[in-house]
Amino acid sequence: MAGTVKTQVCIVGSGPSGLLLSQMLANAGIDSVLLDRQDRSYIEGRIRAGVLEQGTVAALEEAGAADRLHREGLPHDGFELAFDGDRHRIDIKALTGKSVMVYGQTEVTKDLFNKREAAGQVFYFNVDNVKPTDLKSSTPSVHFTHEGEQQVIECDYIAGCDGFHGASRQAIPKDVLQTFERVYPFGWLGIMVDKPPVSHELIYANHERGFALASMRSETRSRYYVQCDVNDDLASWSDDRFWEELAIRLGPDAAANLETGASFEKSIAPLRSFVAEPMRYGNMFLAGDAAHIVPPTGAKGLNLAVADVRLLSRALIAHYRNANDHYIDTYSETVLKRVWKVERFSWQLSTMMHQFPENTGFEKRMQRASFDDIQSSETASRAIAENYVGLPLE
Ligand code: FAS
Ligand code: PHB
Repeated sequence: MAGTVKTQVCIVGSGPSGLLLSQMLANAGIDSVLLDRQDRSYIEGRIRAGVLEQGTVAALEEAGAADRLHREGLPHDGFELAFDGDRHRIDIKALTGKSVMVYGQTEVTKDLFNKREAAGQVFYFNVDNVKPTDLKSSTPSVHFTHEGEQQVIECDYIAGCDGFHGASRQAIPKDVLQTFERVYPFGWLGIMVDKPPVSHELIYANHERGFALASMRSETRSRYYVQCDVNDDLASWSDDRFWEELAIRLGPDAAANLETGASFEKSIAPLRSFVAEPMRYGNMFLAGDAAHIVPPTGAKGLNLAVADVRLLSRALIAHYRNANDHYIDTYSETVLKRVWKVERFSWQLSTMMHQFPENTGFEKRMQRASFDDIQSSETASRAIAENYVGLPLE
């Protein structure tokens, strides 16, 4: 039935950003409505990130959605960088006093959905033609179709949490929006397999044949990636070819522990660095992939989205609780300062760890020199470690 619904905050996108924001607002007594162009099972089925910063764990604890994470997550105190078979462990615990948590984004999303549904959250799934409207007015609205009917959500604020291909960023006028992008000349082919991980910690490897990453979801489920041509046909990557390539790129020591098996998920993801400025226009705020994308090399995408949501929920709660608009007025400037630092780290690690077709002998030696510097300098290792465990919120 066509109609108009009123709420305080209309959240476009029910991925991790939108779900976490809705939960943090609800904990402060602020009402929201969530829209998504997919449904819950599709959203939960997407296999993406695997490593959570301590700040992300803290946000999920604050949201009351971290119980299963603490039961099933794997705390990690370090990870390895490998270069043509040489391996160096970055001891993040010793270097920063912090650790990271290995726990899939799929599980985070399920935990947040369970929390929101238990609270009776209003969702509109399978929406279409989403149009954030009247963004500069004090009564912005979001128009969309749902089950063949035209719907309108009238609200005080709109949170654009609808990812890279969403409608929110597009609602910012072209003469206001600035975008910055670097598309990488390769992709990541990722697989999931129910076999124990090759190592108890993650291994990021640069080999002359290309990058590889050994990750995991549990002690019996592994997640592996190899750099590939983003236009590769998945059919050309049999499991046998994948395992052979992964073993070569990880090096003989790691390969000796590699347990192979039938993959049950196989996909190719493009890599890009992307930032849209500003992250606020009138009474609409952008958070997460709607505003920025990082290459997954630094394990930052999901964590950056969570950091945005922590700053955005602080701003909206200060408004509703204390009529204080300082954090709303400074949101875009504050969040973008951190976004660019995380973009830089993700770009730097991607530049160091991948084979670029245009690289000459000089760039390859620069990559190896970066690795050697990290191996020999505690300062260089600490710089990597501080970014990997997560920068302060501001
Ligand atoms: P999301 O894209 O997760 O969610 C946006 C939601 O908005 C989706 O549910 C979508 O259906 C909905 N939506 C889109 N358009 C809409 C519209 N017009 N109207 C309504 N709803 C709309 N990060 C890591 O840290 N590590 C990784 O290994 C990693 N791997 C990735 C692999 C892939 C293939 C992709 C695409 C991303 C990966 N990421 C990774 C990044 C990823 O985890 C994101 O950072 C994270 O999903 C961001 O969450 P959201 O901002 O909620 O955006
Ligand atoms: C993953 O487990 O999917 C993962 C881990 C670390 C990364 C990227 C992906 O940097």
